[in-house]
Amino acid sequence: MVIYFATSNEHKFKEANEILSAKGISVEHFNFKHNEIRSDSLEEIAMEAVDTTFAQLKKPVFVEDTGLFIDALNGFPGTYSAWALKKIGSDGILKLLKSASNRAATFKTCIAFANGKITKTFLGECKGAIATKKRGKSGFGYDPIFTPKGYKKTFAEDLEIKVKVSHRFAALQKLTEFLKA
Ligand code: ITT
Repeated sequence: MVIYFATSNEHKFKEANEILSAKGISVEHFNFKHNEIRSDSLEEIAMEAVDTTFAQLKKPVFVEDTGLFIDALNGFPGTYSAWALKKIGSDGILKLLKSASNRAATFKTCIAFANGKITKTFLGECKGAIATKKRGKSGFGYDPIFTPKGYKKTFAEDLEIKVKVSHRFAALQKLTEFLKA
């Protein structure tokens, strides 16, 4: 079975490809930048994006929207994570948390899949904490400042852990179960 992953982010595709190919699912990259709607809901954003993408591609396709939700910032940057990364970067997030004792945060991914008959969403989460400084050179985005629960290293320090415990892995796991059913 071949499905497409529509994303402008090569890192996201690489991770998804590694996870899905280990499960026997072939995924093709549809390099597509869609202007996302603004919403506080990852699900709403992903649903709108996959409908627009399917109308163009007309083949089974999924998109995903991911956000980093920081407890001490009432869930900011959340669905505005791409915008926040461009404006203030991980350094800006570290500054905002300078005096915060609660550093808990959750990465959330919503995958939306469409094949012309149905549109379905799959949510994945990874709980963890924001590090006190950037650590590690691998990965992308907020990886240097995020430590998953139960581990000491950031995602950017240990990508092998990331592909096993990440928000993306959890959402792809649900997508895989659905595709195989
Ligand atoms: P597409 O929408 O084209 O798929 P994007 O990079 O804009 O690509 P998102 O809107 O889902 O993707 O991502 C929101 C932000 O969160 C963006 O700045 C990413 O770099 C960052 N991000 C997403 N997944 C991440 C991950 O697994 N680790 C670290 N940062 C991540």
